[in-house]
Amino acid sequence: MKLTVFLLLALAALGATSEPQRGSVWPKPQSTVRFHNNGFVIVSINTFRFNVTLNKCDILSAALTRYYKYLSLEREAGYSERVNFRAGSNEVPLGEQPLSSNSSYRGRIDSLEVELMARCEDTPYFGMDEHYELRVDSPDVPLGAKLVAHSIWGILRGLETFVQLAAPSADGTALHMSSCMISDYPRFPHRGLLVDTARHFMPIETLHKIIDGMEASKLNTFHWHIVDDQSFPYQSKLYPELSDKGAYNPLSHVYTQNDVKALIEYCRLRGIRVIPEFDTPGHTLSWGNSHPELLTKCYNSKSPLGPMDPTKKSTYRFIQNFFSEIAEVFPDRYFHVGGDEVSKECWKSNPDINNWMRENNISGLYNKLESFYINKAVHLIYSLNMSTIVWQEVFDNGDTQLDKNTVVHIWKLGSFMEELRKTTSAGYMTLLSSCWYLDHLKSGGDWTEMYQCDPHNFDGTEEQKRLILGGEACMWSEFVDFTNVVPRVFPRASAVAERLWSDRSVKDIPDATQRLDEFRCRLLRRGVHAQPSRGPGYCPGEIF
Ligand code: CP6
Repeated sequence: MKLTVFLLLALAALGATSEPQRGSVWPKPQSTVRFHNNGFVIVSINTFRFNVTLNKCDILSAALTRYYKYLSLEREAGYSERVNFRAGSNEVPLGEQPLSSNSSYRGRIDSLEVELMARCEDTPYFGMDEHYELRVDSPDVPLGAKLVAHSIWGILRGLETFVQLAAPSADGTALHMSSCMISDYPRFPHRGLLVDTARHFMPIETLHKIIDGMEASKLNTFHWHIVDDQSFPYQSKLYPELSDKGAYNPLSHVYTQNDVKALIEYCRLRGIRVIPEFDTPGHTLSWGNSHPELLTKCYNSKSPLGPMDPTKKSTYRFIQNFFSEIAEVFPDRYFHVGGDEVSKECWKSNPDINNWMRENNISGLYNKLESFYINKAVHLIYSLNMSTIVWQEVFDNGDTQLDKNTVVHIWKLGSFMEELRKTTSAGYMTLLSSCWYLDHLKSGGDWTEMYQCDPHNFDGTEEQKRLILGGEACMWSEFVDFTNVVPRVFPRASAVAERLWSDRSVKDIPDATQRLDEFRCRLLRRGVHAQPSRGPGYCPGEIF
């Protein structure tokens, strides 16, 4: 008897988990109110259109085209799910049958009114307004839908939510949407993804897929870790020899000026900032292929060249010219200067460096040598009217006179919450990455650990917490390339995206599991090959 009850309960639970929840939004909005006893409407894809009532611009028109396509993809998924289901029969779904027998069915909506209340801005930036309000068949917009925002960025986020609300009806003949009102805005302004294109080159098409996934996840910052020790794929206008000699292949494995412009544009249209990182003085071996004079000659064997040589005036002339180019090519006003993992062994072995240090009264103080370099680099960036982001060592080192506009990026494992406490108590704006390494793998649904990491979980005042700008998921690319990077990034980066967008109280794992699963299927429909987010299953409408 007990066993029977148990089995029935187990079956019911199984049924509940295998029944996909439809029309959920990822990341979860700040506030959702449902109306009319969980009422729903049908969106008729054949007659549906966006109705722009106030300001328009190129970003908006491009977005409407894109989101109309995404909405159609949801419709097609319902359709092919039904066709698959009826394989063998030649009956084709007839279209959108109103379910008049269903008491929560309210009727049909044919358009979304898009109301942008202010002039369209043209470039996304730190702190941009991403707030929006979306009404679908709410009491004040019965059988209609309306999206209102004060910025184009809010409109973009709202369109994403609108499309995610749509889900195929159970019989696959129509798109359903709940009657609701959503008021939404991000918890943190900086929600990033770092992509390393130096350990393995990532073709532009691959980067597009990654950015498509970011758009769906409401991530707003593409941190382009573009060059490193292993390769230099950025094709410079001033110093083309850097990629001629430093790229894996100077013809096929480079980002030309046109590629870079086009990628920035691809991001701009999606409300995504692009922050370039040119990591110095460490991680610069590839620069040495064409400019060995920039690097320190090592007298200790391992490798012939080490970090940049901070004692030479020519080093600073070079980065002055090069960083000026970067300030011109990248519209975002943030520049990530790196500053991580500077090995002191090479500097220690070099007699010229040691002489210079003696002359400058810092004999033996290699941290001071490091901060001498970073100070110059950071002030150079200030003089280019840009703000800097630095890896945590620059702060830990202590000797650098960092302007309070500098953002400190925490990456080390271990006691990173303690580090957050330190940087914010010193008054620095801070970003977190330590708990969000996409290159670190665990079996099964390892997104839950990333999901549970909250950047406010440290001991600090309200004022300190306000200095946390957000964070970035990191895709270091030692072991990924175009074959596997997209599934490794998604949907795990989307788990981070919800942590950074939604209210801190949104942390129910079973609920998130359901929603992330549906979200992952949406990514697949858009051509973003996200890996499964939980155990066995399939995506409705998936066809091969
Ligand atoms: N590459 C560069 C990396 C890392 C860093 N910088 C890194 C190393 C180990 C961990 C995380 C990141 N692969 N250029 C440090 C920021 Cl655990």
